[in-house]
Amino acid sequence: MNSLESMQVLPTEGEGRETAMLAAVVGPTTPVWVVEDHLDELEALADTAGADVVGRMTQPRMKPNVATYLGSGKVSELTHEAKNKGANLLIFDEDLTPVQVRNLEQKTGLKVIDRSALILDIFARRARTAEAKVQVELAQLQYYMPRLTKMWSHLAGQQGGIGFRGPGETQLEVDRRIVTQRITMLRKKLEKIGQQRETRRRSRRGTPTAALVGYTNVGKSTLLNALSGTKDAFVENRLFATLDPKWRQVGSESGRQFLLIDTVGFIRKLPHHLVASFRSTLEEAQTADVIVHVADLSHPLFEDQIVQTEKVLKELGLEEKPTLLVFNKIDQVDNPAIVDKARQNHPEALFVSAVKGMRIWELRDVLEERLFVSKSDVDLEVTPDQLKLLDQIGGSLELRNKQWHEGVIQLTLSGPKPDVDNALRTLGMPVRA
Ligand SMILES: Nc1nc2c(ncn2[C@@H]2O[C@H](COP(=O)(O)OP(=O)(O)OP(=O)(O)O)[C@@H](O)[C@H]2O)c(=O)[nH]1
Ligand SMILES: [Mg+2]
Repeated sequence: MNSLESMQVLPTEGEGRETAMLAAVVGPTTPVWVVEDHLDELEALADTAGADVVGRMTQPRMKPNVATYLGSGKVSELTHEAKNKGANLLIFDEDLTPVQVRNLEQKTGLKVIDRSALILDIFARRARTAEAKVQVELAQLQYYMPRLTKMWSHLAGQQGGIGFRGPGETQLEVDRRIVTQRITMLRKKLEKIGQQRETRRRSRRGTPTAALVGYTNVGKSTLLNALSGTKDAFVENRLFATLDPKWRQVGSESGRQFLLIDTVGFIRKLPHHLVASFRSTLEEAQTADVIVHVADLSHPLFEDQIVQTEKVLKELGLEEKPTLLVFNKIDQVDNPAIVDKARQNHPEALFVSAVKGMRIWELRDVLEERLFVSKSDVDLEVTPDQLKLLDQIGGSLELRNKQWHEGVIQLTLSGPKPDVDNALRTLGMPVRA
């Protein structure tokens, strides 16, 4: 097998499941229960990827060992336990360096992967559309490129060996050239698909749109089904059920129609290559008038998941969009103190259950209000340049009561609140809650 073929780290569906052990370092400032929760999530990821987890091991350390991530005694212990339990795979919760992977594989005799490789593998299996497939492959190649170098560097140094040298080239150079060419080709393909997407997007322009975003498995697709009265968005109690954005029309009581987009879920440490190559998919959310940030109130780490989601939104330049926080799965929360605390921390948020249909009507009304009704009037003082900018934005914005005073213009800016807020941001002015 050459190094490119070995990229598929877990078998494809139907080839049987693998058996894995999980491992993590507990840093000096992280409580053990948080690490355990992260490992629960890693176990869910492993399950989604097709591996049964038979054990986990953690080690308190000031920082990971540079060569082997865990200390050498712990590596021996892990090897012993993995072999006893019949595991063939070790999954580490943090990203490993190529050197750590190589050392660990040598020392344990087992296959070693990290969280990023696992997430990439799941995306690779889940990708169904041409666009998703290209996006995942691009992310995978970029992830493996530096590892490829390290994988071959010890062999390349020998200048030879049967099978490791092309005509005048080392195998490493051949591999890198192939990967680089493929990356270029995939980028071009994505660009083309992106243009087609833009054309489709343009045809929807003018219809108010909301986008569902949030941590994976919080119930975005279930909510899409509940709000649109359909059942066709794919829902599963596994991570990353949705990779491609789905559009549904939602009708309100008053007969108004708006569009709702379902998007790919986020996760702690989403590999940045994935965010980068899924940018055009995620950009669907950029065209939305309102972002509906869905959180799972029944998850012990929901506050952390909210922070992680906000991080990715920021990476995508979406942090300034008008956002509505929605806590889902309230049917699964028995402790009223959890609801009270969430309400205190997030006074603007709504609380719903997509599965039980609880307070879905309220969410629809608030969305309608944000998208259609909520007008905002703001009195401003602007410079002539800022006035020009406002004129350029145009659209649904109205500029009323203009009065000039010694080079400054006083006016009232009026329009749907999301648009007024966006205009204020464009001018670099503060936005009112
Ligand atoms: N109890 C309960 N379960 C829910 C609720 N909403 C969704 N679920 C369950 O949560 C799981 C995930 O739901 P999805 O709608 O696939 O979640 P998602 O956010 O689209 O997930 P990804 O596409 O993987 O990011 C499924 O098993 C749903 O049945 C809810 O209100 N209450
Ligand atoms: Mg989904």
